[in-house]
Amino acid sequence: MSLMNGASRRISWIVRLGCFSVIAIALLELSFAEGNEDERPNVLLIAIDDLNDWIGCLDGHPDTLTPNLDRLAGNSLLFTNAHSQGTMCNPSRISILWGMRPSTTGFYDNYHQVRYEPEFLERYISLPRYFEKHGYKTLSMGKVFHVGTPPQFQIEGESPRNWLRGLDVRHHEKPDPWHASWDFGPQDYDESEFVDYVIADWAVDQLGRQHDEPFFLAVGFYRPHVPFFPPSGVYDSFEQAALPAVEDRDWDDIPKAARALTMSNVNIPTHDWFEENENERWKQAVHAYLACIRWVDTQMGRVLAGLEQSSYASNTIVLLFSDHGYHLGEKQRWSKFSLWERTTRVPLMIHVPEGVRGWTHKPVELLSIYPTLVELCGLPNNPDVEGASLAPLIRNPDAPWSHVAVSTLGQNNHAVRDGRWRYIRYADGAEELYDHDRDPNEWENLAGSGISPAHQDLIKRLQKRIPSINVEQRRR
Ligand SMILES: [Ca+2]
Ligand SMILES: [Ca+2]
Repeated sequence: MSLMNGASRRISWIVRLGCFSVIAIALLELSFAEGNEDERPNVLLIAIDDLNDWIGCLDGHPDTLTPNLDRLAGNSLLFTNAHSQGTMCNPSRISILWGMRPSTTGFYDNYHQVRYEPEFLERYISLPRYFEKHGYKTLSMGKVFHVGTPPQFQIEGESPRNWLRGLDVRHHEKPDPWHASWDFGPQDYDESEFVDYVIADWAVDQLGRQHDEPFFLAVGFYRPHVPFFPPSGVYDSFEQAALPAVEDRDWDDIPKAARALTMSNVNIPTHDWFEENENERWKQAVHAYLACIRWVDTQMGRVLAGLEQSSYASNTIVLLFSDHGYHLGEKQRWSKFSLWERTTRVPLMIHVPEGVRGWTHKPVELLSIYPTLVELCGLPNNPDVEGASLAPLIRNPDAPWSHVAVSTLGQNNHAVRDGRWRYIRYADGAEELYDHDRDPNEWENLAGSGISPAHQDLIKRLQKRIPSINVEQRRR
């Protein structure tokens, strides 16, 4: 077991904050040159796949290095308590990009995709299509929608996407494979041939062009999603990669429903496998995941620099998110597919040229991305969309906020996160309750035996936030 040093992380973060303010001022002073004549802001939407909170500005890991994400955060409103609604790629992306909860649409897993539901595609309008309908030019590169989704942008770069997905695996010689998508380790070929480099190149090129209408540009990076394949130069650039904290008896107070729901995916290696040979694979995987974060941070930074050097710098909203978090051994398990903090917590930051800079710990949902961008760009409300616009917090991070963040894994399994607590209720009625003020690793289930009256009242309050299954889903 190894533990991260919270004090040193906070100090390093304060140093970084100092750097932010200088850069933020420099960004604000960028003059607005010629751009599109329509004065509505452009949107640059940046999606990162499977990035948990191991980034500098969220104090997530002592050995992470994310200067570009931190720089954007310093020039944005950073949401430090943001959570995913779908707890894996496909349902998360659907909930974000159609603006509806998994419990409303019925899209709960990676196999039930919108392409199998033509009535859904006919009835509801995705975020880029909504911007297109209102006069925006929409363009995209990389993984924004889940693979297999029918095209949603006017211009999609380097399609078909399967060609892109293959880039990072074509040279790979598997030294110690478990599963085709579960390899990890440095890759030794030219960095310009890595998929996220190609994606950043395309985005920078687009930002350097003249666009006659306001644009909605979405850029989706593939790493740090498995395989954890960073360039060898990035992997070798650091030696220390602390392992996350694990409590040996953590599972003693976790209900059976949790085990059935979160430990049954046979495509994911067990934590025992990672612990073999004195944690050898665990160390390599954490190192490779952190290297992938450094790599994707660099590529995101190239896109950000492309925007800053373009004529659109002072009139473009930048929204960056990850579709869900990730376990790398925490709770003796791996990957996403859970209702715990490690899976649901995500980076989320929104840069509005004239907006506030800072951070808020109010609980927010990725579901808010759709209505937030619609409001910030002055488009009419889409009545089908759920979720609360974050625009009030962007105007004033101290504005009243009564919302919570709800995450869902399969039908009728939900987690409710407020500013302090996480309450989980499984379909069979089993429960968990965690106090993040005292227990950020979620080791002590307060809803177990001997629950106190105060916690029972708390649970009753949080239970009221669990969504019911919508008519749209019952129809299927
Ligand atoms: Ca994902
Ligand atoms: Ca426990």
